[in-house]
Amino acid sequence: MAGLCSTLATAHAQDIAPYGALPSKSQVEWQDMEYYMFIHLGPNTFTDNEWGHGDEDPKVFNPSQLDARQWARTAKLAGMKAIIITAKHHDGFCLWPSKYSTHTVRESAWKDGKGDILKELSAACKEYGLKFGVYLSPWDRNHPAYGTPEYNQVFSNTLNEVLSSYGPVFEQWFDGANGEGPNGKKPVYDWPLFHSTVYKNQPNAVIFSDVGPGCRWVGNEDGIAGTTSWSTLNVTGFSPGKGAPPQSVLNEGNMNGEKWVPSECDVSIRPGWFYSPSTNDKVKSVQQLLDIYYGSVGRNGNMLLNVPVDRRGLIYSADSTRLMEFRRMREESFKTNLALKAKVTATETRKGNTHVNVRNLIDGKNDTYWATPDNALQGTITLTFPKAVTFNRLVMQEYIPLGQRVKAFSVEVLEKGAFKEVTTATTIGHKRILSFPDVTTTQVRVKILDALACPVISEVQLYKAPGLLAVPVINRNKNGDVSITCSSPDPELHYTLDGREPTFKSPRYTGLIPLPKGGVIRAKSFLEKGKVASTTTTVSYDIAPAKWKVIYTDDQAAGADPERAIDGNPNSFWMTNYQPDASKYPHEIQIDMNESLTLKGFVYTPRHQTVRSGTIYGYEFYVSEDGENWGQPVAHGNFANIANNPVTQTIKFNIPAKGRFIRLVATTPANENEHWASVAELGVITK
Ligand code: FUL
Ligand code: CA
Repeated sequence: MAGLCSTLATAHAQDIAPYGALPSKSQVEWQDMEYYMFIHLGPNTFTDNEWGHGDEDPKVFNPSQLDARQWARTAKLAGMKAIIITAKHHDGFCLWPSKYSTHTVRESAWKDGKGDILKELSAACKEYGLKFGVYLSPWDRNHPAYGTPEYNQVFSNTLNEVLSSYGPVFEQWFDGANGEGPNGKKPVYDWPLFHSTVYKNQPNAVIFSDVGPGCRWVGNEDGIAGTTSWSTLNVTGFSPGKGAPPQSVLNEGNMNGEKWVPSECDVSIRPGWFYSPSTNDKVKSVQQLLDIYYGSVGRNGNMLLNVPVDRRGLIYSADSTRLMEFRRMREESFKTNLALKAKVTATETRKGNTHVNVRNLIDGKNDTYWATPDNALQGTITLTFPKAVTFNRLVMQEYIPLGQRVKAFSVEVLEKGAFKEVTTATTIGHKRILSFPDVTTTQVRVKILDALACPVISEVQLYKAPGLLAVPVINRNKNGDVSITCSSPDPELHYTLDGREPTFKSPRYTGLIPLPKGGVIRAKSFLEKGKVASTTTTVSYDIAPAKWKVIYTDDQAAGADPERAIDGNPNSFWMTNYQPDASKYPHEIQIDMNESLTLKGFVYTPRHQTVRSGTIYGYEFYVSEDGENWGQPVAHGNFANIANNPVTQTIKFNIPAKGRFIRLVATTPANENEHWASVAELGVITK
């Protein structure tokens, strides 16, 4: 009896105790999905808005060629695992005929009110073997009950309707936005009620919000997780929206955080979330998508890529072409795992546990692993090759069902008889991908330098990803001279000014191109006499601010010269003084254009390149002939989603306005605590 007890006790001692907060089974499966599609579709698709007001005529919604199977087919061919759709965005419009709303597809022109997009999409996902998810915004600018105590129940009923009608839902996406409704009031959301409604219908659904509980917002809409990326987060005292932890914390997570809430990196393939014909040539390049992939999936996050459906109800050709190019590039990058050719050894291998084996590190499975003994928070994995190999990517995975552990690791290669450090990193989690210039070696060492508990590693992989010809970067200076540059060595740059796709036969860029009156410039990089070509970069310019001068700003900050708002350079900016005092708002800038022009709108680029600060939310825009009598604003409103997605904002006037002077008044800040305003560039629309 004593013998048996001690055998059991020993076996037990060899088991690896889980560490810290752990993922549920659904969360482990969710993390394996890595890459899936977001679709934004609604009245905004037809009105060119990012945030609808809720008072749009539902008849504007008419995607007359809508084909959910085309979306699903595209997602499948793109290598994605699921589709999440905006069943209800902030304007309240429902993509299914909800009985709790009068602002739905039923009231729209589409299919004479007989259609149901959730029904079509859930069926298409099933057909193509994709999972199906729904975005429902609690913020509802249409529902009459919004802002009253009854609304929480209405929202719960709405959720219940969706989650009980369209089969399995793998993810419930909750936006944290909590704005005002038709009655000018903001309600307090009953999150416990919403969550219980989800779990009652879909016990395995992963719930997304700023703070989970299933997965968390990564803190930006660029799709990029922190270089340190914990799946654990402290959630006590926090709530979605205004009550969320700071964006930097969402970006990195908390080491030893209370709950397992991994990051989901959402980003749009275009500048905005909804389709607009004006962004057809602004679809992200393969390089941008790859950077996002390495910044999300490569940093322990899932990549949720938005592909907005167009006004026909289809994914537009430029977007689907890019998705396929991106898939090809990923496949080529991760085609041959060179680690498979290596003999793998390790120091500190845990003994007496049949699950632990150093060979598991290269078996291509992330549910088999190698581990160290309990007291060893370090260990070295060595890959020895019979012949030298060349690589530039390292993939590492932890066995996350036992928790996230690794805090620091480094990669070294044998070079001329000595080991040389190639790179170092902090966390791993589900997956970490490190990129570095090509190295050629016969021996690689991955050193786990520190961990919260004994490291449990499931994969080490090495790849040689092909180089990618960089896309041209187009800039225009204040005088209106356009330059084209490219970060790849020695490409030939060719461009067109007639809107056509550049070819190797198009004019070659040799020096500045004067474009003071504006126009469309499209450029492409080429190598090997045109055999290798990059993606096309397209930029549309209006008139250049060559003769413009700033005549007035309030509360000018030292060192942020107002002329920088009109120097053609989006990296330089004008800003007012840092003011802790909210009463310092509004702020303004006035400009003399030196000629009277008929304006159709204006363009505001916020300061966003490295630091976001002083972003304007509410605005008024004035046009005047004398710079003294400004009259009523020709446009006023809010730059909808600018706080989260600080891209260039294009505002069209209802009726054109003529004048020589323009004036932008910032009426409210995008960030409640920033009582100052900044402008990286201000432009006008004359065309
Ligand atoms: C944000 C929303 O306000 C945007 O409109 C968009 O839906 C994005 C994915 O989430 O919070
Ligand atoms: Ca500037």
